[in-house]
Amino acid sequence: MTGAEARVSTSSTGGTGDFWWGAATASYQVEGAVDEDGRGPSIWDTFSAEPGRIADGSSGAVACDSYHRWREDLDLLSGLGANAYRFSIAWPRVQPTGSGQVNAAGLAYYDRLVDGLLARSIAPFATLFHWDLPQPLQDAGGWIVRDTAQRFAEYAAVIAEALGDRVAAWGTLNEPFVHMALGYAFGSHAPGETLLLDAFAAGHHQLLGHGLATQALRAGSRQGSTGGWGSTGGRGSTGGQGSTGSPPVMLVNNLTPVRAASPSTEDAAAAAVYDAFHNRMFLDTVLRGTYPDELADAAERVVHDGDLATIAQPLDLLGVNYYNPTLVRAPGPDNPLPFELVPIEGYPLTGFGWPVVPEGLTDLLTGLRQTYGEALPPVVVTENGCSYPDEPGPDGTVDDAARIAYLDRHIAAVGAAREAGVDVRGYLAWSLLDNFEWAEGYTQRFGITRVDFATGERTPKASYEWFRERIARGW
Ligand code: IFM
Repeated sequence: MTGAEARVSTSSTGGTGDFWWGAATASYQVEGAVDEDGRGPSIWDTFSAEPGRIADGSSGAVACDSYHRWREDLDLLSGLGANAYRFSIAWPRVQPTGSGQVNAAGLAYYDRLVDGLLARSIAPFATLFHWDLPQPLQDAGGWIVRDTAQRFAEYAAVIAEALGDRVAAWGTLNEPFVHMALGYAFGSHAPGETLLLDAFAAGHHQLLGHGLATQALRAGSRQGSTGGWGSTGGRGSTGGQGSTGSPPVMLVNNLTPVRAASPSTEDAAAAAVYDAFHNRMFLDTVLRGTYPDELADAAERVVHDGDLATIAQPLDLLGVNYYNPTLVRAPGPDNPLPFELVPIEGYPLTGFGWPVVPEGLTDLLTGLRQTYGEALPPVVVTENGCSYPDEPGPDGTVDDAARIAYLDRHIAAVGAAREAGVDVRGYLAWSLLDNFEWAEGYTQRFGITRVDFATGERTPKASYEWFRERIARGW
């Protein structure tokens, strides 16, 4: 069965309808098996091994052991009634040194995973880069150097050839802003660089990689001529399977509605700069082929002629990861940055301390439509969720009522955006499983399924059961 057929067949099953419902994970956060079957080291293996980097001193070496327990995980998705699963491919599993030689055993894992999804009528949404850069590429400069974008395109071509006949949608990068900011500007994520505004180069080269990889994915993916995205509501003439034989391609961003802390001109200006770095750097470039004015100086130092045309490949879908809005004020005198973030008050907080603001998701989606108009492709909410320190009760069940309320209100916020005319095509909860939450290790549990990290045992939480019923109801 092809990815396209999976979509067609699920569109007639009850509440799922013409909408993607499911959950997301990422390779380093769930797979484990970091030394198996020829996988090379990634920047997260290196970073996690450095003392003090990870809150609980852990790493993704075992994580949820999904590399071995993937069937169980796919059965969880089936039980949920999901028709889509967003996972990521570990580049160092496929190309252990980040270039050249392809590792057949690593690729075979994703082959099994994709076939397993299709056998369960679940559409595979494959992300190519969710932060686990092969270490040898970092040794050569990582995303700060331009060459990494070329390496990414080569890797994309390998993946297109191997899986392009079966995936339902490609995601090139996951959250390039977060990778640039936490990985290269502030150093709290791998590779741990603290370049502040000079991290811009890591953002630009990721964007360039996105553009080159999009071309490679379209050139190398070959799906059948029947069914599929093109015949079930895709963008047809703007790319995607309808015109090229390739599954739709999306860029996935972590987006945030930015609010100024006060009506002062200084705070408004700082908010505009922050919005430019976090949101518009990764939207204006891709959807309009320009950098926001606020970033003109930074861009002048790294952007080459022709880069923006490469970056602005027509997108079939925009992946939006939403967690919370951001409040910004003008920087204090000792702040080397042109903005300062302020805690948002008056809202409940998740376990991570993030404010729960569901209406921010409606604002974000309707704002995208207002700002980009017809240039905005259909949107998929590719991540949304919350961490809470939920523990099993005496009977072993996990009653995560706060997560249920969170999901309920955020799905309603998506519904409000749809009613306001935004073309939202899917909602994927973060996450299917409790997993390795980067610098927080295993201290933040985002899953609708509890994972006992000592044994690997999975226990669906109350939110899993609630989400199953919600999916069945559809819109
Ligand atoms: O766990 C992360 C994920 O990898 C990217 N988006 C945000 C999630 C929660 O922090």
